[in-house]
Amino acid sequence: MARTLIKNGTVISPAGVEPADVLIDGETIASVGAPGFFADAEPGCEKVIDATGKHVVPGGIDVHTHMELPFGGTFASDTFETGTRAAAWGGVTTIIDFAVQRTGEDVQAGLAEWHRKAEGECAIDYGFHQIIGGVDDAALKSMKYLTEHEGVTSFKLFMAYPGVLYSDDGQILRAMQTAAECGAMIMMHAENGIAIDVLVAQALARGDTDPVHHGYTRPSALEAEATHRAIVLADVAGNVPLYVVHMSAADALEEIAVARRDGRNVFAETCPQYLWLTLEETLARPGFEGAKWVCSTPLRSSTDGRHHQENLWQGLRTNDLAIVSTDHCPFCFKDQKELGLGDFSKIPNGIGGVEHRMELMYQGVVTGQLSLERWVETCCTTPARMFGMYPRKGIIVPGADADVLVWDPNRQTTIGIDDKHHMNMDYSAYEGFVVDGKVDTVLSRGTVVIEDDAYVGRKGHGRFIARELSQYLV
Ligand code: DUC
Ligand code: ZN
Ligand code: ZN
Repeated sequence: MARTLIKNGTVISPAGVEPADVLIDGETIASVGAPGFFADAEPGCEKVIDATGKHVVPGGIDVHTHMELPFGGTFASDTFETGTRAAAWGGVTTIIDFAVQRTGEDVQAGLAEWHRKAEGECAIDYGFHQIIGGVDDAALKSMKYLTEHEGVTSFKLFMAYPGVLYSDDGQILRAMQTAAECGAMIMMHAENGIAIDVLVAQALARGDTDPVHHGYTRPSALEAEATHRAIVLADVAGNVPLYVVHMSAADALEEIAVARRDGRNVFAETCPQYLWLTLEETLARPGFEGAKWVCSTPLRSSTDGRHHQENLWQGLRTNDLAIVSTDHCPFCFKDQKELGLGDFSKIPNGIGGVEHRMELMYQGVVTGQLSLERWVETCCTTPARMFGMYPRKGIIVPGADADVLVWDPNRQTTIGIDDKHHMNMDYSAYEGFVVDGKVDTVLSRGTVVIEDDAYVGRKGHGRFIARELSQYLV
């Protein structure tokens, strides 16, 4: 099997920052040695990557993407082909996407549809969570089957979107009890959708139709309330592992912190948009432009006295926020976001960002809000452990898949459509951002997919990863 040597770089793991050389044999990491330990002429060594002055990082793992998601009368605009290629450009080597089941539908058929969409299309490896949008006896049975036989060990429920994907408290409790029985993880979209729908109807009746009202009708208190309720239900269900997705609010985070201090199996993620963008700078732009940033949970205000961004950064440092994902759910402005002209509630919810997570979070390192080790832990290692892929993914150790990102801290990245992002979107949520550091080289299972500012991978290289149970529990 062909060997590749990455030499003279600094290997980053949650445990530290070490100058080291990495020898790859075929698809896996063969050995990690002191600088100079391996000769360029190691037997079978076909490629030497000089990482002098660069960081050598496990490939990024984005555990929350929605390729081709049917939503709001349209489909998320990235296919598995375009979305995983954009992910590779951004130093990501594994995504976990969400297969969908709705009320009355068969869960296994939903999963099969996602396999059909992804198979033979992906540039990098991929796994699936399963959305359970209709909790009934058959769906509960399928949860066990997927956990035991399909490598799908995490299930997303919605406390938002009544009539679409919403589960009531009884349905949530039953799904949590089932997950507790089979060891699966419950992922929760925690917003009080019943109350939100009342606020939305009242806003529209007043004639408040602009995108900013998407934010005003989803107050942080309704994220905090739902987060609290999910924590209580998970406890009643037998301390089932609960992972609250796309956390955006300081008051919701406080609920997580309290539960964790009480020893509960409660985890949470946030996304770069909540760390870097505010309601005032985005949703509140004049006219319809704010539609570009309509997503749920919404971007939060910097003037409501709650210090959302400051607290989210702190949560990342204290581990009350364990993971940074993107909730990549792109829609074009033209024709897709425009479905909500004159009625903010019809704007498809979602922001694309799978390409920018590693660089946006590295900017947190540059600004002193995150350590290098924690950058890797929240973007690479914990995602693998939380969702049953460790140590095959998320760490550079012998025997692991050779998913490697060589990161150049001395270059800069300019984000925007003029700088040719690779997501299938006609705008960027981060247009004009200039951040320090840049993806240099990306390897997926030993194969170079990004090199010299070019994509050299191929669709179909990416494989489905059957996942084990979460490895992040005490
Ligand atoms: N939130 C979004 O913004 N888009 C898709 C689904 C979701 O929960
Ligand atoms: Zn969600
Ligand atoms: Zn999502």
